[in-house]
Amino acid sequence: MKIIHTGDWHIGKLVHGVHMTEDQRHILKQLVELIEKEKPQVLIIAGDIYDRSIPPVEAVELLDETLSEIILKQDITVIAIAGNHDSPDRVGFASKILTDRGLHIRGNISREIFPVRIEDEYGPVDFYPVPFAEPAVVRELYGDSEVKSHDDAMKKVLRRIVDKFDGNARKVCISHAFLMGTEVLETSESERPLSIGGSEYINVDYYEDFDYVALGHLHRPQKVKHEKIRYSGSLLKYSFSEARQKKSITIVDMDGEGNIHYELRELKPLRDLRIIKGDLNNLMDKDIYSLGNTEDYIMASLTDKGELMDPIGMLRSVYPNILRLEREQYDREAGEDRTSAGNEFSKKNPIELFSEFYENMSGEEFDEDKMEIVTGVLDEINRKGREA
Ligand SMILES: [Mn+2]
Repeated sequence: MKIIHTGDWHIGKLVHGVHMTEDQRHILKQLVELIEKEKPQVLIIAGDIYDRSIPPVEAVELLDETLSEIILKQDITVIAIAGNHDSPDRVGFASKILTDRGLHIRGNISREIFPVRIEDEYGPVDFYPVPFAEPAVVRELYGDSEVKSHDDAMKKVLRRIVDKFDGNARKVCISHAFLMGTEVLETSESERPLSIGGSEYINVDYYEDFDYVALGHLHRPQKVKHEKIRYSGSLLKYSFSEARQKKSITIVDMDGEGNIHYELRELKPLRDLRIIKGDLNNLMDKDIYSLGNTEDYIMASLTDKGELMDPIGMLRSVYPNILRLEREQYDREAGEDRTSAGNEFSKKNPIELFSEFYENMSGEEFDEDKMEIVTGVLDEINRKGREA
């Protein structure tokens, strides 16, 4: 059986105030084309379909267009769950009506998680969609006051599923969670923490009885302990911490024994999201900027020292989609909080104050040549002050 595993679509997301809908439409079109070519039996969306519990109209329309194309025109089964960004009620809306057409969306977690059974030439495969749920919801559902953490909750939910396994079927779990294996997993800034105060981690061992585990939540594609337990990663880069990540779609092939073989397929975004670094003149140099797509979403890290006139405006004239600007030197030094404000600044003369300010900001020595220039300026200001 061929399965396409995706997750974290985050339709309707804003990155630094910019709507990603156009970029998402572009990437989803490629996904639709990929599905047309690969002809999987099932498409999985492992949570965070939308970015917000109340998505904007364009986001709802985009999801509707995409799923209609995949389900109604291509006749592919889609199994999706709510993630921590989705509203379980909204995502689950009308799900009963759509089941017959091949759309299985689970919004709210239920006590009994019934599998979606899909047959291939070797027999049945049971897909268990486990939507994201707070520990308190699971505690209530099972009437078990011992369920306090995400780990407790998922242990409970998964044990119940595993206890009722049908021995004749192969099994796939779909889950939106932060698993903890042996290695350190890579996180991204665009993932919202699953738990405030408590631990968000779940022991990967609870998932080991499944033949494949399709995970959502972490935005970088990666495995957890076993190759068969994987995050597909998000559709697009949604923060600058992901600038160096490679986003992909996971194509899984499962044989009659439940062994899996997978392949990562990269899609091409309309605009990449990347970090450029250098001094302003360099970044404004045609020989340099023409090496990349200037329409990309850009964070510029400027290495210039000293004052710059409207650097963001200048950069925007070349990189229209610049989203963020950082001054390398300035940002680093400012963090050290070595201002003289708390240190008897009133007893210091303007030259001493300026010299401290300069050294904090630039990280360089305020030498005699510089002192001479600033002294000259200060003298002139004083003189003009007297004349006025
Ligand atoms: Mn997410």
